[in-house]
Amino acid sequence: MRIDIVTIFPEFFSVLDVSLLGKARQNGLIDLAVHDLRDYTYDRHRTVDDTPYGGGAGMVMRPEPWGDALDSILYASEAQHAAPPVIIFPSPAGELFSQSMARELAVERQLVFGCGRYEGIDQRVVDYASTRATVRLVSLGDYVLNGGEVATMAMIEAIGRLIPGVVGNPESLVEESHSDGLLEYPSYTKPAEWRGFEVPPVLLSGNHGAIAAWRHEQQLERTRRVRPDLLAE
Ligand code: 6GU
Repeated sequence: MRIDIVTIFPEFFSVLDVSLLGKARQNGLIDLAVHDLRDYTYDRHRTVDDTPYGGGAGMVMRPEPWGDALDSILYASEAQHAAPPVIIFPSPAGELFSQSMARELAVERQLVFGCGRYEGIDQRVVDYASTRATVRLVSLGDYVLNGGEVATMAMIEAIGRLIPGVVGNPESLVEESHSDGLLEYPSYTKPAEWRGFEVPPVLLSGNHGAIAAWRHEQQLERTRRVRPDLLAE
């Protein structure tokens, strides 16, 4: 998968060199490029924002650098006769990110993340991008971050680990939280007793049917207790 990120904080993304995703990049499973939005400004101060029309607090990102940055990414894509990418603008005003959205996005050839800062990006950037590619505004949840960078990182991690070959043992993707709409069951390892706390005896029984039934019951109990909204779906 090809991933392009547009941001005014390229150094934020140096953490993508490490861990599972860093290895996936070394192996060529993920081809990731970070673009500095300020490289597409032409004034001495490399300005990317301005005051909002209509008034109000904060600053809005001007459309021109965004237009040029996106054009350059889309041009490179078209030059390879490739299908248009999906462009994602992280935004608290977007649709909610989820495991099912991660699964959808994991099969795309190219994703472009446009990280807004300040009070947002001029709406015409989204309108223009929509004429050239599939555009999605995506939110991580009902709280506000200072910009799209951390949200982009979270989405890339969730999507990247679903790309075949990125996670060493694909079995570990099967029984995790949200894979079946329920929260994961609790896990235990050695020792069998620790500081007076014991591993549930069924897990030591060797009875695979009983273990599977216990784990499913734990998933239901946990989900009912902390995330009843998931059961309603
Ligand atoms: Cl995607 N962006 C920002 N700025 N804040 C958020 C978010 C995204 N998701 C939740 N809060």
